[in-house]
Amino acid sequence: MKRRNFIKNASLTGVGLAVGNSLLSCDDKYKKTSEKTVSVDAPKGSFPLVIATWNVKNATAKAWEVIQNGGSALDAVEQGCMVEEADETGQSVGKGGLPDRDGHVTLDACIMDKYGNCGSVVFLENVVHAVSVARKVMEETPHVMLAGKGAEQFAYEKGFPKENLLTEASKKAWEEWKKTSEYKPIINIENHDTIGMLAIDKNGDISGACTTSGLAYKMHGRVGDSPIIGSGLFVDNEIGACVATGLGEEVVKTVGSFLVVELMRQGKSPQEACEEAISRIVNKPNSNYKDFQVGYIAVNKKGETGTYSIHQGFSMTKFQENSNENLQSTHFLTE
Ligand code: SD4
Repeated sequence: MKRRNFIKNASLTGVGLAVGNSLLSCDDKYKKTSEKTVSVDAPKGSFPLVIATWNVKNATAKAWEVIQNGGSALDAVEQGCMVEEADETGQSVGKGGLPDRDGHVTLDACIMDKYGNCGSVVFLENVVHAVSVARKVMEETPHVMLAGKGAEQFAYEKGFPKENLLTEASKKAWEEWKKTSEYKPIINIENHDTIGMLAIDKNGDISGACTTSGLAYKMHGRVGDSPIIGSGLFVDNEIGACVATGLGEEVVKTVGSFLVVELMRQGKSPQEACEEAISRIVNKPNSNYKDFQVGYIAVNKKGETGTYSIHQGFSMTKFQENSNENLQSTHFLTE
């Protein structure tokens, strides 16, 4: 039986998942599997904890501090992400982000709380702290998402200052790029800045946030996965949470973060769930996965974590039990 049909039938007939898991491997011979998987992230469950995409120890340290001072996971992820948004040297988030092909820095961000509330902004210009604007959308409007000029106007109404986000360094990089205008996703360009963050606070409640300037030199108006609830981020306080990075189009097509959380709901560990979500991408017919990166990080309710990517070079920063560490992700391709 085809895997997809089995899953469908299993849910229709109420077949238990324990049974399902053993049968799910029936067509595994059709699957591409990673040539090498070395587990570097022993899944040790405890909380509070903060995890984030890429090497962002300053951001996780800020979030940890918020939690240690009695703050919520929601405050922690917002303030942690703000550290990267304000850092001008980071070229794929907030101020200093690389512009689109027309020279505009446009930001995408979202946030999700323990109740499943969420807010997001897309295609936002001239405001550094997109994640905080997303939180305002969540808390102070009846909506989930604001875009472009509407999001910008809302931000000013809420007191966010107007700022030019295009730094000299990013402008120079864009002018250099224009000489060839060759567009292709750059694998692992975001090795220290674009940020997705998940936290569990002292009460055991989970929240998450994600903020980015998106792909460098994207088409004007392009929106990626990062502000799309279920794709770039998903939080279910009963189960766990996931956040994505890399080529957003591929994450959106597989609704990646929601998928990871649902797989955890069905009994998979965060690590197994991240691996399955990557396998959905690489196993698509005609997938050109060698040409792009996607990475996931996930946490479950116990504080166990997982991380997996297509290419080598992705990492997760984890603050747990007073230790702030950057851990290389395991990955599908051996390079
Ligand atoms: C996007 N997923 O806009 C984002 C880019 C990213 O680390 O994650 N960069 O497609």
